[in-house]
Amino acid sequence: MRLFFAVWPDNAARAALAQHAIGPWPRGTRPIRDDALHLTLAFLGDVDEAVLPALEALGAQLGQRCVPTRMRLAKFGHWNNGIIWAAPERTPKALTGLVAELRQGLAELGVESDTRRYKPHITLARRASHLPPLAPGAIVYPLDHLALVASEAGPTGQVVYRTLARWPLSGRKKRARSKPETPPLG
Ligand code: 2AM
Repeated sequence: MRLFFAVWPDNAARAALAQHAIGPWPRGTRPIRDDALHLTLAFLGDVDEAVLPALEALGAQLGQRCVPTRMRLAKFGHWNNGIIWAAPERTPKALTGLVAELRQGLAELGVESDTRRYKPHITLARRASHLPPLAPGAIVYPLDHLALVASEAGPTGQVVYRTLARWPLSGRKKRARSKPETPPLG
């Protein structure tokens, strides 16, 4: 199975992302279908089905431990591999933490994933020669879950993403400990 961990945008962000290009896409561009827009946390590639229960246990554990945050997509660009992407101006600390814990958990399971610096992005289109005119403004949505997703071939050969499991991020932010009160003198 070809697997990855991801976060799905909520419906409002999905609609905003899908409508973000206000000019026509360059010829030959393949826009990503609205229901496939996602933020990858870790790409695992082909994984033996026997590892699935361990991956699900890892997802559940991270869901309990990691804290939700807010994603603010304010950067849009084009890479020379033809990808048009949306990215946060600053990567939220909670997202960096989640990806680090995920990578560590995967390494402990002996599952290979990317070791390069994490570059959070949502792919909006592929095979684009350049960036079309885009609407101004940021797209904001909650990063409040993680999902284990299978990438499969659909009936007409197109790639289909199937969510195998999804866990809410329910960890609590650590509060700065307040100083103990000074005992009264005397
Ligand atoms: P991309 O959109 O930048 O191509 C499913 O394929 C998801 O995993 C996509 O979001 C894709 O990112 C990401 N991914 C990361 N590394 C990949 C790889 N080596 N092959 C395919 N997808 C990869």
